[in-house]
Amino acid sequence: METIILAVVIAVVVLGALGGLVVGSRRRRPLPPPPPSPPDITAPPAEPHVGEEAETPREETRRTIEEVDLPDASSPVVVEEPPVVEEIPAPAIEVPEPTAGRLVRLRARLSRSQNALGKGLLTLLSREHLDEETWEEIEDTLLTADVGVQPTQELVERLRERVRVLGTRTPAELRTLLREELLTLVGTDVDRTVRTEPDGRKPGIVMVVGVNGTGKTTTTGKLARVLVADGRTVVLGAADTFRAAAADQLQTWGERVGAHTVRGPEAGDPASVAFDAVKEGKEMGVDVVLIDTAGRLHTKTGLMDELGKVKRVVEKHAPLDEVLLVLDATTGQNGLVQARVFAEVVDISGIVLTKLDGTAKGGIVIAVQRELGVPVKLIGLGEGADDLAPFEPEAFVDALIGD
Ligand SMILES: Nc1nc2c(ncn2[C@@H]2O[C@H](COP(=O)(O)OP(=O)(O)OP(=O)(O)O)[C@@H](O)[C@H]2O)c(=O)[nH]1
Ligand SMILES: [Mg+2]
Repeated sequence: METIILAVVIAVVVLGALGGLVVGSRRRRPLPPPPPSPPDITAPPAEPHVGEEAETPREETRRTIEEVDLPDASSPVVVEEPPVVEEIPAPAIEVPEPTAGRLVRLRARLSRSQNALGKGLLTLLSREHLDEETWEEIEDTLLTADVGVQPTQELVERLRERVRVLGTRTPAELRTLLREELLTLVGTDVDRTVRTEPDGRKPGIVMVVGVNGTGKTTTTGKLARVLVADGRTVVLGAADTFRAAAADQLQTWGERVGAHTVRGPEAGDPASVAFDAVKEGKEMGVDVVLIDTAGRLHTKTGLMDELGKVKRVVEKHAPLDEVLLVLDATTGQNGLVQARVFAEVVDISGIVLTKLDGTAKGGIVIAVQRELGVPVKLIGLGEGADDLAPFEPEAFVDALIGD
């Protein structure tokens, strides 16, 4: 082995000398050091330098120092200052909008639901004669807006009774009445805070789950912004290892607010990425770790089992503080089926209803809470970075029935 290395070294020396390499290297010596370049871990290890270990090559004696061309004065060797390393500008960190009152700001986004549900109901209730046919239309309006069968029947019953008691109705009275009854259905006495501050330990751990394309990654990114806006520090865990671009997508969201993203190898084990994310979050001392997971069909048992495993593995650190199920509001009743299956595999503690801006089916808020017995905590009202709002029943119902 050593013989081979020695032979190679000698061969290099001889060839180098013949090709003027040795001389060349002397002439180049005064040149400035190469500009610093980022370390490249893929570069092969440096080869031994000529002259470092090998004996002085015999050929060198053929040329004396006098014979070596000296740089002429017209082209002086300029010893340059090491070039200033141009700083790659860090992505500008954005300052997200405060979360208070977001739903009020975004209420216009609910206009489709407002027209179909709120205004529709008010118009029907304002009819002079509230006959059976009208009550059926009211019922249809509620069902079409995905309020769900049971809640619809309850609401219609309550409205019928109260309208009867009221006798003559002014628009303002009707509005108040409808507002109260809708609020009762939506629920005002539920804690809708996203739990990120467990008692006595850090970080809070939040996992985001749901079927493909419902808006999990977007929601995780938006939620990171919400937390950062509230002065918290965040680590993101890219436990969606199925799709190549998924981790990039999440990381981009993180970079915008200066949050670190923990990622794993493509097609790697999502549970171990999630585990590592919490581990790094702990080490970094951040307030919250948000774990994005891969979209999965609720009908695929293997994938659902995997999700259960992600949860169990993360819980080796600490219990999850929040498991958010992301549902696409435009998918209506199918969302309820998904919700049920996810709830069986991982305990859902909160619902995020996305894409409420693109649907007239705002009533799904009521139906899904009924289905799961779990509150809607956040709603997505657009693709913009700050288009995620804490769910506030009053602001929501007001948006539905208009001013
Ligand atoms: N209009 C609207 N679009 C939304 C909302 N939330 C998410 N989207 C869009 O929905 C699409 C899918 O969002 P993603 O966050 O990638 O969904 P995902 O659940 O992570 O998807 P997978 O990882 O593939 O399962 C994107 O184009 C989002 O911009 C919302 O509240 N309103
Ligand atoms: Mg995603």
